[in-house]
Amino acid sequence: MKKKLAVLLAGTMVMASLVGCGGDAPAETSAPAEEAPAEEAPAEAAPEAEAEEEAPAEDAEADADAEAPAASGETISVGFAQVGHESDWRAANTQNYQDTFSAENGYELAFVDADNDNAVQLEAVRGFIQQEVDYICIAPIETAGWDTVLQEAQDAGIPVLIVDRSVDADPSLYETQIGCDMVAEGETAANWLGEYLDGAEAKILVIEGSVGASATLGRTEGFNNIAASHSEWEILDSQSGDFTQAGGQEVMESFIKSYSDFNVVVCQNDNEAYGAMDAMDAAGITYGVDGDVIIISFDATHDGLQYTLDGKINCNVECNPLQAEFAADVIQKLQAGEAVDAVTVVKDEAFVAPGIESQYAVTMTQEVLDGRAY
Ligand code: GZL
Ligand code: ZN
Repeated sequence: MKKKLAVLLAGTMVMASLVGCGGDAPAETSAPAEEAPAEEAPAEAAPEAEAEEEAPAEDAEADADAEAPAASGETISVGFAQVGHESDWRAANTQNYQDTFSAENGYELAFVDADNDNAVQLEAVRGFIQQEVDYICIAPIETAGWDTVLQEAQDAGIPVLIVDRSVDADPSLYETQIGCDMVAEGETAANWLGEYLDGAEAKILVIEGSVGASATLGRTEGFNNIAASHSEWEILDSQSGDFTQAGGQEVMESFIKSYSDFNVVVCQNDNEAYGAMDAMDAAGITYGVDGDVIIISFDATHDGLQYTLDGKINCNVECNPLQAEFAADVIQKLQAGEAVDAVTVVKDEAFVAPGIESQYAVTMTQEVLDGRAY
């Protein structure tokens, strides 16, 4: 049912339709030689929200017996609880949702940037339930802790879509899960490394993503699945860089203090790789196809693939952020009373630096980079 989408004044409700996280000055980045994208400063989480009428001041009762929005051509209200703004991948994913769930496409999007904070994300979902949105999309920061609020949404009759990442919850509590196959991404990275090293020893350091995120858990599991068959490999350490450039730099700096014989660094996203490169530059450690250290990264964002084309990153495993159309397709099907797939796997591929030929990845060229959608 179309519901009036008004942001109620509530102690903990975060302002709906925040665009990104609003007004952040990009943080200083000590980018390597080529300009790395500025990392946004953490948003001021907006715990208090101004009351603001999202919908024209219609009489809520008048909507009570309205048909399903699609049938009557009315707008569909969607609450989207986004992870945060930790990476370039996230920025592309957020933009894609805002472009897809636009007013001209027939949607009212209530967007909350949860700033990588589980409590804020849970509150945002409860806020959407209070607002009686038509649908809720959640990109869960962590896999754990979702059963209760998903039950609350179901009790309120609001269908939930789990997007980007996945949750450890009863699947009957949500309509679908849309995202990349993170375990496969981890396996692709390790399979490529095995092909590239061709039996040579590897002393591996891993900069993991955010603790408890399915992207982190999956990539780690997949990489380790394959590493287990390489007795000539040793994973020296694995720490979380929280999917941020600052986190990647911090972890790499501590690794450099503790280890001197590593020859592979696995960064679970591009922003961590930029931070790791900063730290290795500062320590005079060379990396990439002409360096002492192999860098594997994930996300294959534009700047990540530029570094791959430049030979600074040896292998970059994609995770496509342009997923909103899949979510919109599920919502349209639900509106029409049609069945939807329980899981939609978003296709990925991998890329390697020029001069590297691989059965697991595409060799980067300028044309490949120019042809990328994000
Ligand atoms: C992957 C996504 C991850 C990206 C990171 O689907 O959840 O979160 O790999 C982002 O860049 O922070
Ligand atoms: Zn081996």
